[in-house]
Amino acid sequence: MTTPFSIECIQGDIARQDGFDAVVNAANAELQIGGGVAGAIHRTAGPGLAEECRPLAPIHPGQAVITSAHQLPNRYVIHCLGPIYGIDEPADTLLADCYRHAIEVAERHEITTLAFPSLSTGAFGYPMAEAARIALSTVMKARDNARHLQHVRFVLFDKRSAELHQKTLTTLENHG
Ligand code: AR6
Repeated sequence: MTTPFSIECIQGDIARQDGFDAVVNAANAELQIGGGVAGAIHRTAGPGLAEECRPLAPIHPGQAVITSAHQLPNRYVIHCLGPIYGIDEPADTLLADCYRHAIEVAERHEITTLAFPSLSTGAFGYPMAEAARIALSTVMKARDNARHLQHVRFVLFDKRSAELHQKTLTTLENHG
């Protein structure tokens, strides 16, 4: 039986998602500490995360790999490398691949609750509105095949991005 998991959009910090099985990292190819999401996740997780990541790197745009979450309040971290806007092409497909692959990895690990940041919209420069549409529509499509996932949360750093995601989700749910 499949579970049509719920989706919500909130303002918050991806490194503080207590109670979620897994959080997604907006990683760099080397899977090491960076700025933004990768900074927050690695700082909170502690050095063991970078250590566990080392043999899994490098990853390519659109790929997702999983590790344990170390000192984060979760069981797993799923690391995705988003496309650098204007460089990695086709950007829309590669961005959708990240969300699709993250959900596939989550399903393989029987993860029930998963939190995403807005991949590629910081240092990698992807315009937020377009990225939100791709992210949400890709995750909505994955609902049909999900067996374990029950809830997916989008965690946006600022109020404006959270409102944009919520509005995009409502539009997609009403009009497809
Ligand atoms: N929680 C939730 N969202 C956040 C947080 C946080 N703690 N911090 C930033 N954001 P980015 P990218 C938002 O740059 O564009 C890194 O240095 C941020 O406002 O983290 O995929 C890596 O090492 C933005 O909307 O990821 C890579 O080299 C979004 O999260 C590169 O940057 C993503 O911003 C990845 O770039």
